Order: sequence, then C-alpha cells, then structure tokens
Amino acid sequence: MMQRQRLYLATQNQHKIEEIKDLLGDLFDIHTVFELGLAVEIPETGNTLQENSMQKAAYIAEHFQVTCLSDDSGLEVNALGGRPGVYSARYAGEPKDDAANVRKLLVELAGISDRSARFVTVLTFHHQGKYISFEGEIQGQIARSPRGEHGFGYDPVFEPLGYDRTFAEMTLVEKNQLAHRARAMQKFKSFIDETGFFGDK
Ligand code: ITT
Repeated sequence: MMQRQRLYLATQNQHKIEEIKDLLGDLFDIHTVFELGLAVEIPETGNTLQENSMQKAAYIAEHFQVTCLSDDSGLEVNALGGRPGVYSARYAGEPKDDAANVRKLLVELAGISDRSARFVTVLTFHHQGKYISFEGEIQGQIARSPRGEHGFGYDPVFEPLGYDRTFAEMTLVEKNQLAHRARAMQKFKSFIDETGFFGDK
C-alpha cells in the first residue's frame, strides 16, 4: 500500500466537510481549502450543478495545483418546477442563510399538496489536470414544518422516500447511509477502486 494520496476538499461548507470525511474514511489524506489560505469564496456562477461543481474543482486546481474534490448540491422541488435547484444556497437572498431558505421554501409550498422533491450532489474530482464528475440523488418530500437538530441546510424539511423522519432527525452516520452525497461518493469510491487510480493495487 502506497502512501495515501493527499486530497483537498474544494468546499467551504463545514457540514459538507464533516459528512465527506465520514464517507471517505481513511481512503485519502484529507485536507481543507482553509489550510491553503483561501481568503475569498470559491466562485460559482454556472447554470447547473454540474457546471458549478466543475468550476469549484477547477478554481482550486488552478490556483493551488492540488488533487481535489468539489461538491455542488441542490434541492429540486417538483411543484416549484425544480427550484431552488442550482440557487439552493441563496434561495432567500444574500448572505447564505439556511433558516431563511427553509422558511421561504415552506412559504412557497403553503397549500400545495405535491411535496415531492429530490436532493442532488455532483462531486468533481481533479487530479493532475484531469477531471471527472459523479452524481448522486435521493427522492423524498418536503415536510410541513422543520423537524430535527442534526445536519444542515434543508435537512430539517427533507424526508427521504420510505422514511417518516427528516434528515435532521437522523444522525450523520444514518444520513450517510442513504443520502445524495453518499450515493455520489459511492460512485467516486468505486471509480478509485476499479481503476486502481493511484496505482497502489
Ligand atoms: P460550497 O459551495 O463551499 O461547497 P455551499 O453551502 O455554498 O458550500 P452549495 O453551493 O452546494 O454549497 O449549496 C447548496 C445549498 O443546498 C446550501 O444552501 C446547502 O445548505 C444546501 N445543501 C447542500 N447539501 C445539503 C444536504 O446534504 N442537506 C441539506 N441541505 C443541503
């Protein structure tokens, strides 16, 4: 077994960092962009999760020449035509505010019986100038009011299909067994495994 590859997480969201560290275990030597002295927000100006995921990975790759993994995620609500989608982080405006986003979502869905939605994550891995993306999704529905203290973002109002609890009523370990980010990560891990990416098998 060779020395573990150093991997920088191209995200500034502490909750994502926590989940991703749990999902990746000791497969990589994981570092954050805070250690690189990044002083600005990583730009995300794309029109799709895929574009933003790619943009975040490329920004860190080009500025710091490191192997990295980005995460762009969004909540797509059917009754809202897929919104907030790519605008999930700033749904209620600037600055990003999880509680305000949840409140706005519940207001927009007031009186609407179709609560179906999905969470999507696009991870993009960069290594030595090459990029590859992995998508994961989970179907569910939007609760009538927030429940639970765990997680972040829209977790208090998202009930995955087949469960009567929201993500915020699950521990990080439970959420990581079924959520969008975990599903995308499973594809990334299979890719690393199947390709013997770092030549250690
Ligand atoms: P980075 O760009 O630094 O990664 P961010 O929080 O801006 O951090 P996104 O652009 O992917 O990340 O924004 C996604 C939005 O969706 C944001 O409001 C999150 O709170 C929310 N979100 C992402 N993943 C989530 C999850 O697993 N559970 C609940 N909400 C989530």
